[in-house]
Amino acid sequence: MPQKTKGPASYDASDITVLEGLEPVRVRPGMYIGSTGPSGLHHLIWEVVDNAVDEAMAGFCTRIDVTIQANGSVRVVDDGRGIPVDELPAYPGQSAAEIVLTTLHAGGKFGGEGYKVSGGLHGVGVSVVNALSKELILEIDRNGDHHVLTFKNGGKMQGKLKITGPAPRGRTGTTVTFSPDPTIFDDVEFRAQTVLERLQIKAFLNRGLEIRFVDEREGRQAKETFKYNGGIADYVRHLNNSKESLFRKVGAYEQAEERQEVEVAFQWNTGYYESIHSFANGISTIEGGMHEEGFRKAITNVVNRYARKRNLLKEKEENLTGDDIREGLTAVLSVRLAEPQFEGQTKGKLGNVSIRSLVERATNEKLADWLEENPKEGSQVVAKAVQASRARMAAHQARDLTRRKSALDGAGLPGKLVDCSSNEPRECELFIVEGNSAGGSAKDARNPRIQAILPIRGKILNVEKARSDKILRNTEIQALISAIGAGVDADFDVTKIRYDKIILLADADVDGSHIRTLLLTFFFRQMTELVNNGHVYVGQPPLYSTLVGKEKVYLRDDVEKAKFLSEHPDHKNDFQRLKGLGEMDFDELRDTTMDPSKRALLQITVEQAALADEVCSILMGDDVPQRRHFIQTNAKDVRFLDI
Ligand code: 0RA
Repeated sequence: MPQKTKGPASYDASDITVLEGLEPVRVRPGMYIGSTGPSGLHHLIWEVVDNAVDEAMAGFCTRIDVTIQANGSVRVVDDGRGIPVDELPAYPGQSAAEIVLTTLHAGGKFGGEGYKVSGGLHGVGVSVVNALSKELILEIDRNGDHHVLTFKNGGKMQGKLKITGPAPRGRTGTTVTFSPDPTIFDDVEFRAQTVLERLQIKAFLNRGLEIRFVDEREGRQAKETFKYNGGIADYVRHLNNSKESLFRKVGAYEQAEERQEVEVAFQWNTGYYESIHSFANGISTIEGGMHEEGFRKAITNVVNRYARKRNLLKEKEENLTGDDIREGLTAVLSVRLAEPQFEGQTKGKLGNVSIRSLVERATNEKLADWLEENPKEGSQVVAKAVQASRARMAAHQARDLTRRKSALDGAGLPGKLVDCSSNEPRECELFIVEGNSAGGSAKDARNPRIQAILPIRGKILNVEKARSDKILRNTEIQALISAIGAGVDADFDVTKIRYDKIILLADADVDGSHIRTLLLTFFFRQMTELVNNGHVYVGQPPLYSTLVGKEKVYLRDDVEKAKFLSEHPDHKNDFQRLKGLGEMDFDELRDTTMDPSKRALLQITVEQAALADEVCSILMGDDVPQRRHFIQTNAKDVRFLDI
């Protein structure tokens, strides 16, 4: 190890090597944890937890405790073997633990057999957590002793690894307690929900592993334990919990080879969308990849073969398509392999070709066996796919019909659309407005060059509860599709959109929430790229206005109103409560929702749209009048609201 000859008096030689070793991480944190925003911050936890999960997968750890402590630091305790504490021959005077915490890429098991399957974002190792922490305390119970080693300010070792006493009752395991460095991260506050979701998935993916979470922060105390003896089958059950399953059983199979293995669990629900969750070495592969390819190909094959064999599909009938078969399918696909290749834009796509054939072979054999052994479920699967295929053909006709219709009536724009004059989509905005009266005022307040208005009548169809043929025959939806002008579903082409911003304007009341939820669900399901590329917005008309001299001031909500009052103690408590879009006057509407320089808009994220979709799938029928939950939007987020 290179050592500098002299440093400041307070450093000893080990400090200097440590800093040199971890410096790259502090210089370019993004290279190691993706970003210094919330995602990067949480990666610190994932990294430590993943190391503990590796111990579990190696068969040495049964429980992991993750605690957000009252002071905001995080403690991860496992009952694995404990990081080795002995001196490493190649590094005289240094313990293995010291090396693991201060050397990049030294997190791996030394000379370990088989495949290393861990991974935070890049499986970078605990040393990265150390480098990005203000303080990190490592405790190891091993060989009957309790060892402690402390680091400060990005990995500066505070003395050597010390035995402070005996390990409690022969315990073995590792405890890492760290405080993220506030000079590195934009914000060092952990979000319990984010941690919980991740830990739950880890528990599902590692059958029998107990993961506990405690939040000890003032006012946010929370506790949760995850342990699933059914593993990914429990995961599928959990995913379908909010849906109506097609049958009770959850199917599952697995297959292992010398250097790779696959595990699959599946169940169909009565819905119309597929939901395949895939993982490689415990990391979510959002963009799919070879394992999903193998699975999709085989499942199409197997179900068609089965349907023919059992004469559920007649000789003259065409094969069912993959889409038909996967309609309503919920599946979890977990593979483990040596040297996973993560590709794609977000490194969320598995590139290893070898895994495709393993998943395909396993599915071809074992899914076929499952169908043979479960004939009742087998015929339900086929019957659903046959229905889907009929709907697909009907939808095809409906689409042709819409196409032909638009070819006939000129530009094909819906009659209700009040279009703008500009032909440059990048500057254009489409306001989707609830009800005709609001549509009328919006029309007066708009900038006719770049702002178009599409009034829609009351409730649109809940696309979560309808098949595509029905969706495409709905007039409100047809109007939306042709106004946006970029097709729908598989035909949707985001480069063809006629407006850069699609802005939903609905009242802040219950009906408004409902309609907003339905519209977000529609975009999420049928124009996914519109949401992905950030074209969807929700207008946020304020609740109050008041006069300061002659000037009208708008206040978004009660919080803003209280703040305003505290800043203007002499202000007369005279506020007008705005009654919603339909009843705003021209100036109010322009100043709060239409004028780009004054209005408040919320750009909808994929997560928010997915939440809307969840609400729709759980609680609302096509047009069920009594509803309990809605989605409420405000400037910061979209969330469930109980009413
Ligand atoms: C290196 C080697 C071994 C285990 C670990 C590291 C290890 C690291 C972490 C981080 C958090 N918990 C952990 N548990 C273990 C193998 C130890 C052996 O062979 O006995």
